[in-house]
Amino acid sequence: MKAQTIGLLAALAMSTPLSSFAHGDSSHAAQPHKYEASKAVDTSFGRQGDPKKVTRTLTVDMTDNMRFTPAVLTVKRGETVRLNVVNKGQVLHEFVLGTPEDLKTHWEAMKKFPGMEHDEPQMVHVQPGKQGEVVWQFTKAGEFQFGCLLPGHFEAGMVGKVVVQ
Ligand SMILES: [Cu+2]
Repeated sequence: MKAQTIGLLAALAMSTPLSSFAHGDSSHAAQPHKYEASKAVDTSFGRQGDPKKVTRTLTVDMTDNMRFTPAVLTVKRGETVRLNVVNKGQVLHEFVLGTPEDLKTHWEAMKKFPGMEHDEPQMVHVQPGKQGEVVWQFTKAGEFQFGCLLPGHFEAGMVGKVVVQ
């Protein structure tokens, strides 16, 4: 196992209470992540956004043909957006934001540990017919991704792109 993966799992284990099972817990899943300025950590693709500073809401649909619509989002550097994620399918989907490397590492970890618990500000699990949200400030220019890392979904092409200008 790569050091990177171990680091990810350790971070996930520390940040997630053992009693919550993110993939199976529908009451917990669609709640917006609480924002606390002191806990918003800078990442290579931005940071958790302050809901009060949202300037735009972008809606992304998820479907059982393993696609996000739209599959490409364009934002300005520094902008705080609300990503409103709607599950139009019949099965659970998730929306995970990150660099392509982050998503691949996370996907590999989920393949090894299918029941893995995880819930972070850059992701949301959405039950069929429901919606969830991620509030994110894109502080870095570049191209990032969002994906559904559930088994079979990412492989089938359930991935999209965020272009930060
Ligand atoms: Cu999915």
